[in-house]
Amino acid sequence: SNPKYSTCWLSYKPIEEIEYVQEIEKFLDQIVLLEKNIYFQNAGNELKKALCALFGTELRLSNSININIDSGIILGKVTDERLNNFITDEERKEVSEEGFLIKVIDENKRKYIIVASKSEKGIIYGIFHLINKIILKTSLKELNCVENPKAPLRIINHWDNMDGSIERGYAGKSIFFANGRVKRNYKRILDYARLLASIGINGVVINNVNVRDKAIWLITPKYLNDLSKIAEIFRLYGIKLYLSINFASPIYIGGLNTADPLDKNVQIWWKETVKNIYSYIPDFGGFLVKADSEFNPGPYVYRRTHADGANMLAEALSPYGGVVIWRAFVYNCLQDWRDTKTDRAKAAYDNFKPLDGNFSENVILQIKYGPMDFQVREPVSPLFGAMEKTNQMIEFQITQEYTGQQIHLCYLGTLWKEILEFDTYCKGKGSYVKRIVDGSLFGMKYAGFAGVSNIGDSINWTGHDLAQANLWTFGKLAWDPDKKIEDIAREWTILTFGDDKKVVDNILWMLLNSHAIYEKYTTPLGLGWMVNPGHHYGPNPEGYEYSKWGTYHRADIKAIGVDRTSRGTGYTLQYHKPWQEIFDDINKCPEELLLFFHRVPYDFRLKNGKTLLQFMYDSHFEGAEMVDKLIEKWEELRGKIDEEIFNRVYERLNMQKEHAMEWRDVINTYFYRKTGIPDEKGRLIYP
Ligand code: GCW
Repeated sequence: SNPKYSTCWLSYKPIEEIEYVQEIEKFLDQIVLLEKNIYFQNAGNELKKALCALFGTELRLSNSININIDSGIILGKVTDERLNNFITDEERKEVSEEGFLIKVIDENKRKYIIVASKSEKGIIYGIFHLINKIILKTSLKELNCVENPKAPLRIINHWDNMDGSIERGYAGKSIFFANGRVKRNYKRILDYARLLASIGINGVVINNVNVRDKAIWLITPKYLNDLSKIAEIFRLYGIKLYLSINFASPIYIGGLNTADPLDKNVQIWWKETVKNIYSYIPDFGGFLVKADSEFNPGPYVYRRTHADGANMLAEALSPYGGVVIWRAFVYNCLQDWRDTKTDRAKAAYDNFKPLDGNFSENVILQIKYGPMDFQVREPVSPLFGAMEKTNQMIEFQITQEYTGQQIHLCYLGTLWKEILEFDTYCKGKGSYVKRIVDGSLFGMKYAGFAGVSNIGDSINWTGHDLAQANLWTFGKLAWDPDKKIEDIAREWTILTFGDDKKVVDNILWMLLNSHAIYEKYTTPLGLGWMVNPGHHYGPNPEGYEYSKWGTYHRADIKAIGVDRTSRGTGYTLQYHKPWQEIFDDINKCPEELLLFFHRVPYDFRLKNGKTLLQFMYDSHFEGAEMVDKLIEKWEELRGKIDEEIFNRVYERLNMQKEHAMEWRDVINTYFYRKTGIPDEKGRLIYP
């Protein structure tokens, strides 16, 4: 049956290169499963389906006690003695809990492709890896590999509400919930699990971190039966189910008069609740908690610390191996704009740094990549590298809340990669963010990546077809943040659209330049926030200027930006050296973050000699113009890409063009009115 939605990068098309087909065909006799369980069976089925579509060969799938075949693909465990002749002890030792190895045996009599994992989980990752590599026509020699995920936690966060809406969702409705119930469209969830497993994801939080109304009750028997079915589907693909919880649940559900984490009855209530969850979902991942943040209850209500709150939940989860993922997105969302002393950028650090060392072993702090809120560019959050004794995860927003809401093309891989490559200097040179969030720098047991999902029930999952690349890239970076971003994007393009050179070149160009283009015509130089309040789409230079959200640029007729240096709010002091000095110095500060750290007069000269004002004008004209280039690159692919997809993307690119011009005009006009200084190049700016 043909699903009414895209299979994304898992759409297998027959391989045509005769040479490559011949190379691989020698191995396509049968698939042998050395393990007899549903995980290997499932992996075997996935492989069989894929090979059938790619080569037109229906392979036999068999359980076997001995390897007594001449050729085939063998799926087993690295520790399996039957693989002794093929895998060395050293290779075995290299494979970690969720990892796998692929080894090609190409002898006269024996032609095997061996995929071996350490655990039941690893085998599905291995299978999808093999399938992808075959579609990419990887030569036999290059198929040999050991792949281990670098970070232990690779989790997708859904902001799905139980009425079916998705907070900051731009791709339809929830695939999990509708009308206050858990949906039973298991096929769609299964296909989603396949997509996630194929990019190495191992956890999914299916409900919004803002836990209201019915969602509060998800942790109760009212919903647990339905949830256990979803968990079962994900489990088959190595993915654990997690839930967001409301910190005041003991009051809402338990009828207690407090949710104080140090209250005995509260503690008992959570223990009972957790015990019950595990009776439905034995491998339940744990809780994601947004506490004391944007009107959600938390330990501050009871004058307790975030460590008190998190540890109380952690104690309930720990007997079952569950974890608490505690968000660091805590700030004053009722600020008075007249208050220039409070700096929202400092909040996460100020709230959490003092608690380093106080969190239990199974608590992980989930930190947004930047100190504010997923703007088109922010500096790396100074919390990375500030808490040596705390498990940390980085939170990326795959959904494009501030980056064009899946109407604009904005590939986020380039930005994420820069963030991950940032050297915090917390343990001297080489203390990269990627080494903190993979747990290696401080030797943490838990660490990892959280990505806020960009999918919904729309026909292409992500609204903009090319936004699928963001989901793909999130998974790939979480698996291995050392990978080159060009390679990640190229693989996605080939798997999704085939390997026609023009197609690959053009789409790659579009992806890799799109974030810079979006940044140019929206809020360059780390400015951020000039969006319409509420829905956050489209330009509004003072939309957040007089609000309570702590998001001000404080433009006047002479200057714009907040002085966050040691002479200003002191935010720069939250960084290690040499960043303190670099960010502090208007001449050393990386230019793309200039207005994040400094208050800058419009006539300030940038490195290229332009004034700040002229840079603003140029950037907006250039950015809007470059959208034409995106359109051009796409137009060149007409006829080379499925027509429906072509048209869908084309339509969005044209909307992007129109909205980019709106950005250009609104922002340029704003600066023109503030300064009264016209564009040097005499282009039209509306007075
Ligand atoms: O980016 C902001 C969003 C909110 C979101 C919040 C958060 C889920 O505007 O919609 O709430 O961040 O991350 O908690």
